[in-house]
Amino acid sequence: MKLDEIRIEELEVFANHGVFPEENVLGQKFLVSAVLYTDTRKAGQTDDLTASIHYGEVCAFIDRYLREHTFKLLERAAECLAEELLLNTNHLRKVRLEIKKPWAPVGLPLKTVSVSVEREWHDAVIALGSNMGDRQGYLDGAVEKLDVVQGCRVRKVSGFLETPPYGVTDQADFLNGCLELETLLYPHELLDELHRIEKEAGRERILRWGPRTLDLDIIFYDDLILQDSDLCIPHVEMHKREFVLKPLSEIAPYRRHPVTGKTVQEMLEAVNSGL
Ligand code: A4P
Ligand code: MG
Repeated sequence: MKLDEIRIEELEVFANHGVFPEENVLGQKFLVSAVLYTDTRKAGQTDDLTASIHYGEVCAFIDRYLREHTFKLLERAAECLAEELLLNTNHLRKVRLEIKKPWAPVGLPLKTVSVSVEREWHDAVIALGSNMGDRQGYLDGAVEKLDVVQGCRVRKVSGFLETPPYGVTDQADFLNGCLELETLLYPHELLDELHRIEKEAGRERILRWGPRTLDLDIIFYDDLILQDSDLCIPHVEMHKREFVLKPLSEIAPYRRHPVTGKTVQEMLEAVNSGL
């Protein structure tokens, strides 16, 4: 459903951002506009401020943040501020932020220059697997590590189930699970974090589909459809794999595959009946 908008226009902040050292010392005027995307329905019905976003507090936050930090680029100021707003504001799902610099020292008359960014929380599903060593420990460790990645919040974790190996069958049984997380990371950034966590678990890539201490795959990312040389979303094999679908059906049975439109439950039933 379309989100509602709370708008702040041209909040004036005197701060020190700029590439030139003089700018960092003398400071100048910045004008910040923000569109805060949220669901105001409940606040609209109850008149309760805690059900919505306090725009006065957001203005104070923006003012403080931009005065207490110094960035060279407007891009960096906007990126960091958008992230801090999303991390620290209850009910905020998405933000569009524009930072204008009307006194930008370009040596020519202009009204203003500005950078505008749009950032939001995404939801992703990750499949976890292990068939070497302390399997439970590796999966528990991965959940904990993902939850503390900046801009990631683990929301739901399935139970872990013992599954026979699929593909290369001459190897030990797996422990498999799935989790749902909210993330500010872009898909490739999320993949980099998964690779880092796999590496920290001592994962070595010797044989494709071979034994591993920890395997973390991105199953879904919003309803994104992506085919890159190093990343395919939804995961290309997920609809064939009981070891993904079964734990996933515990936490998101009615989530639909964005290409086929089938629910997790339907995909699981198809696999179980050998279709
Ligand atoms: N890659 C592309 N798309 C994705 C994605 N959506 N998520 C690329 C994660 N990675 C993705 O993966 C190889 C490369 O795939 C990554 O570097 C990334 O760029 P990998 O983890 O290095 O190698 P892999 O895991 O051996 O290959 P693959 O194809 O990912 O294998 P799977 O699909 O993970 O299958 N049986 C049971 N019962 N339980 C299991 O967990 N797992 C496998 C491995 C086989 N049999 C299993 C299980
Ligand atoms: Mg993998």
